[in-house]
Amino acid sequence: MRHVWEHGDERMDRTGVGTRSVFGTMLRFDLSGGRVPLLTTKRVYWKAAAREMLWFLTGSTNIRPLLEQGVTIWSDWPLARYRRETGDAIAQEDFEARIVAEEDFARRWGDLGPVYGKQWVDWPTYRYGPDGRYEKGPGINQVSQVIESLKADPGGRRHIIEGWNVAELDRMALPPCHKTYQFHVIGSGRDARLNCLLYQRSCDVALGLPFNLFGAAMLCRMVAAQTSMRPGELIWAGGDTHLYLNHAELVRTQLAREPAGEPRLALVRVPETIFDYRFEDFAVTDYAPQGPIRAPVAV
Ligand code: DHF
Ligand code: TMP
Repeated sequence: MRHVWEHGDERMDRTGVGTRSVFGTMLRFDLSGGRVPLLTTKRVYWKAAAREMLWFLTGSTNIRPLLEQGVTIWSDWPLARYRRETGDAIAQEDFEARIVAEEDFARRWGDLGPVYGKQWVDWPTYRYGPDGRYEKGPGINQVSQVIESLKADPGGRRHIIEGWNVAELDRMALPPCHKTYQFHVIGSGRDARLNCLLYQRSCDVALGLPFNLFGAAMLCRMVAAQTSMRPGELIWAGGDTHLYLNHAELVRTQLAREPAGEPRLALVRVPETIFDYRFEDFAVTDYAPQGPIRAPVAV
């Protein structure tokens, strides 16, 4: 954060807020012994990040299941579209209440398009059918495939979950930020450790990054559990790594604080498949963060 704030290139961005940005960044975290990259210099709502990660795995792209669990981090984008297309200046709380209460309204206004969940577990395919017509084929579950490929070929260099479906970007509320996850095994047998590299093309260091790091660690832990490996390292690589100019107060506050403690993430159950995890299966301990810091999200 200090590096981006002090050395970032100041520029205007899509949202009109403006950022300081560094292109090409890397962070590495040891995930052994339950270690988890969870910031202690502000309270991170890891429960929301965990529910978001589990929501991706269900394949859902509608904010309704998130709102039913009290997670509002994705509301801004459907809300902006609703206001733009209907001219109705509805309050966010009222919009969210309608999404939860009315199934038809949720179907019409709560969907983000074919974002992460869709691409991860149901990447679309096309083929020539028996009658020679070009048609939709069965979707590809990349998450299942990666787990199978890690078991069959641990030394492989092709263990990838990709969100960047070029043909469908224009239908997404936001093109994926945390777009590529690559897995890598070192050691073998009982010593095998699973590394995970996340490439994030665009990173809001103040708001998105804390969630993205926790989510990636969680995904790595789930894949490791499903392939009977120990967690290794999480490597995070950023493309445009930025701080929004209206986050100056958050930056000042957070940089004045000292990191303290070593939070742990426990997976209390290993279910049959990676799609059977429940929120209750995750426990964070030794997390005593400093106070939360509120900051506006650029839409
Ligand atoms: N747009 C921008 N500009 N930045 C983002 O980080 C971002 N993230 C998205 C979608 N679009 C985005 C999805 N993830 C928050 C955290 C993650 C997230 C979206 C929003 C957020 O507002 N966090 C606040 C409040 C958390 C809460 O209310 O639970 C935080 O203080 O962490
Ligand atoms: P962009 O599509 O113009 O890059 O804008 C997306 C913004 O959202 C950018 O500030 C990065 C941020 N972001 C994250 O940092 N993490 C996320 O998980 C998501 C969805 C967005």
